[in-house]
Amino acid sequence: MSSPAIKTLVDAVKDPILQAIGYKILNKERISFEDGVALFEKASLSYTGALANWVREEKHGHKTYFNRNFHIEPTNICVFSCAFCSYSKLYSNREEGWELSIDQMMHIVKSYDGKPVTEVHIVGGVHPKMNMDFFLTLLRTIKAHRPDLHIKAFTPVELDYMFRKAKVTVEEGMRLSHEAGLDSLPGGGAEIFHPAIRKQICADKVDADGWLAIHKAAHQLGMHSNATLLYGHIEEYWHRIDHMDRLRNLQDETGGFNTFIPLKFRNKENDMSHIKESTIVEDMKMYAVSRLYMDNFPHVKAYWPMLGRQNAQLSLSFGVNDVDGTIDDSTKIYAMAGSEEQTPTMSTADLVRLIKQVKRQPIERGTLYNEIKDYSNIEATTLAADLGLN
Ligand code: V47
Ligand code: SF4
Repeated sequence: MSSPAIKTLVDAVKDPILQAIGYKILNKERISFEDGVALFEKASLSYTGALANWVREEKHGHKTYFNRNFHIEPTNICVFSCAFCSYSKLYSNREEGWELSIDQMMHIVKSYDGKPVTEVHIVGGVHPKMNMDFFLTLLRTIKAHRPDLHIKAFTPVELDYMFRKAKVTVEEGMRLSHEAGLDSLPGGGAEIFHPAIRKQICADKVDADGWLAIHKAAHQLGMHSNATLLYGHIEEYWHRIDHMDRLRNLQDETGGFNTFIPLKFRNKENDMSHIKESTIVEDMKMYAVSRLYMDNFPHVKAYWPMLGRQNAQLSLSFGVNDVDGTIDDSTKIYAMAGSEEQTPTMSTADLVRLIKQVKRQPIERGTLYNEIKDYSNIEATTLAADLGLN
């Protein structure tokens, strides 16, 4: 929507609070906590969506980013017991889980030799025997083998546990990890920060302050990171805004976050399976409010293995400008939680087609959003035929 058209839309809104929010956004002013809650509670999806799309196009035009990546999940054995998790096996039940050795993980890394992937995303359960030395050795071994591969790894849940066991401070632990080859942090483990919800869904793992302190320490070393929010379960709208507010405040301080990733709760085979999953209208509202509230986060990502391809496509009109990566069927988290994407993999041609179908501009990026290639003028058929580009 053009700027005059969006102004006409805001001028026509009857509710004075929603209209005032609209003007703030058009004037590029920050919206407040109460504004965020009002958007969730009172605004139509079409209004929130149009504003979010306008902001997205002001910041990024039609550019839509993806990367070529693969995941390694070292283990699904975990000392914690988050109620929403379909993936982990308690340490006491570990014969049902998997745990990979460094050699096995290097076998995965080496299987991408000669392929144009730019990032490995490493995240898993918290296994008491996989300590800091183990992960520092893993980081060094990957870097020695393929120095240009960006390592985005470990959530504050894993890092907090390993730092405590190794008896190092957060700052010392982050410095050692960075020196061993850790390039950036993924956004996981954040869930919902507010303690009233956190104690019901993931009481025993790192709390909000601990999560934020680890990202802050990473930013202070010059590293970048992402942040997630797990929505659509027992939280209320204001808990989502409280979560986003804590992230927005840290971002004001450090500027180290790249991307905000709302994650839709999936309800298969976990202790919260009785809770219905959010509707697609709710999902799009979540993306739109994220774009409007997180004014200092450059990117909002729809993680397609969790949301499904078509909904990820739709989200590109509700504030989203990134769809993650090719993944190559290397993550189990969402398949096990009930996503329709049971074997998540997309070739570069698939991703380019998905983005072009909705008239956006596909750009391959590195983890830190350096633009690698603009695919707008390359036909998907040409791409698919080019075996080197998968
Ligand atoms: O923290 C676990 C979530 C997260 C369920 O930074 C669930 O680029 C929904 O953070 N339903 C890990 N969600 C994944 C993650 C991530 C994914 C992709 C990209 C990036 C990035 C980060 O998965 C966990 C948790 O919030 N999760 N179980 C579930 N049943
Ligand atoms: Fe463990 Fe992570 Fe699952 Fe929680 S979400 S039980 S920390 S693997």
